[in-house]
Amino acid sequence: MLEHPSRVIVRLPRTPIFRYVIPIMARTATLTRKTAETDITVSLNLDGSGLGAISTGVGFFDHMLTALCRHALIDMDIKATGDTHIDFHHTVEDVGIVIGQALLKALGEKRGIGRFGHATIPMDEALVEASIDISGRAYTGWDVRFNAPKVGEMDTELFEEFFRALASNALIALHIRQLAGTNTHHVAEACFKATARALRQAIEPDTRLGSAIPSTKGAL
Ligand SMILES: [Mn+2]
Repeated sequence: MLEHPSRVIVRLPRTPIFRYVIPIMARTATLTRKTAETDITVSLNLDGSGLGAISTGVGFFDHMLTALCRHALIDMDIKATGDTHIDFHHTVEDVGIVIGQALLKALGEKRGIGRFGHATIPMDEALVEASIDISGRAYTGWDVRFNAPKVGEMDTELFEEFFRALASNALIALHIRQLAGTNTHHVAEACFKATARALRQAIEPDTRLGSAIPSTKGAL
């Protein structure tokens, strides 16, 4: 069969950005936020391969952020220095703020994305469910209980602060619910992995959607 003359076959390089029928803009962002308490730079590429170069001065937090980018397939460079001689609160919360702002910027008009994401992820005895709507409105649902006040040097109460800061600044609805689990390290890690998997689904280009915005309002 002859091709219609207006249809031109173009052989595109097999990079993530051009894998889809509708080529999309590079979904990247770099942001720096400096206050009297913290100095944070985040660079991210939503169409990455999950590579992380992460240094926050909080060992366990670095471990969690590495899991977040790896399982979301987002490349993230995160450099944070903060007043950790006081405690880790400002640093953890502000890293959440800047990641959220960078996500919002990299998503742009949110054309062609899945928008919703959901994952239930086990880590041994722990089981955590995360649901995401890239809605343009901020909400955080948090139903997670830790048996210990600290994991490594990090206060476990800071995980809620992190996810709340991220969702508030990315303007997404994020629900994280623990279904099982007793080991603090496992529960925390399952929270990050479940959020990563849900995020991966929500930001993934939907080839059936093309460049449309997935909302009946026409904007997100
Ligand atoms: Mn671990």
